[in-house]
Amino acid sequence: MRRLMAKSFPIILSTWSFGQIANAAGWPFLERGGKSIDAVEQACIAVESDPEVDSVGIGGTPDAEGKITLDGSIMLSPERSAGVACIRNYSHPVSIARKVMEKTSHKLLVGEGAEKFAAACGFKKERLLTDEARKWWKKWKADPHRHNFHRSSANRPNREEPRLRRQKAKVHDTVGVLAIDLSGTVAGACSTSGWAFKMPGRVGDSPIIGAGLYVDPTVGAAVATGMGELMLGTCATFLAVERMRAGDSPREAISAALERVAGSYNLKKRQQCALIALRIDGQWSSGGLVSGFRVAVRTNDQNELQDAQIIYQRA
Ligand code: SD4
Repeated sequence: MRRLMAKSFPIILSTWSFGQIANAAGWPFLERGGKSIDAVEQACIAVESDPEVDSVGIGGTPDAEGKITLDGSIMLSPERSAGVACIRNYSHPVSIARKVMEKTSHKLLVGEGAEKFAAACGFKKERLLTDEARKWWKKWKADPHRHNFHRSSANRPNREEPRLRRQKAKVHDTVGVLAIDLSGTVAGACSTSGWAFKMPGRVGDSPIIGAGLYVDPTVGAAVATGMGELMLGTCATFLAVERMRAGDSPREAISAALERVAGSYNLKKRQQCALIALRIDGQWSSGGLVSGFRVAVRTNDQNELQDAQIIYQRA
């Protein structure tokens, strides 16, 4: 039997250090009694709009052909959820996904169809590829094997740090946001340009309900970042929420999901799957297969960036 602790919300949690940008945009909604769905959407918009965040929205990293394609999703419940995948020229996949959720009976729109839907909803076309992202792509293209590194803003501790940090084999990062508002309603959203220099047409976990994001209003929510193929093959966020439904704490639920991923794949050294799990009473945890994952947390008492609580110990 699950014993819930005292309620602690509103709360907003976002992946990586750019999660602080997300929380700064989402928190005002929660603070003034607004809805968690608006908070998570605005949180993602803030990161998508920031050209210095090099793995989400404008300024994201291109695919192997030098084109940026974005994935994202938003969720309140199994019924109220949607994703969009592989969209070009529109910087806000989460907002487009929200329109899919609110205006259609569908769960997933992709590519050209999603772009047409965005245009019909009044979203404006934008240029997503920045000069810097193009330079990186050109460098990679000239010698894909040598330049298997990626610039990453995901763990930049603060905005003053040099704009680009090259990290070997560091290829992708998602903004994932979970929130509970004053009324106790939980919502989640996530957005990414996906794996750097990915195969054109490749879709990751972020737009897929149950892989990159899952929310059950009676249990809680989970969101993922890392190599999407790991989460897609294990339905990692669905698994974490189901574990909480069965009575696991958020920490136990994340451990179980990481265990499942590690047990299901022949993992390479730096392959990351990182998760945040949030229970409807506001208790939460975070963890990853690889160290370095961080979570921005904002409540009435806290506004900080924390290291992941669990790092999976590989055998
Ligand atoms: C993907 N999960 O497309 C995303 C990218 C990411 O940390 O989160 N990277 O696979």
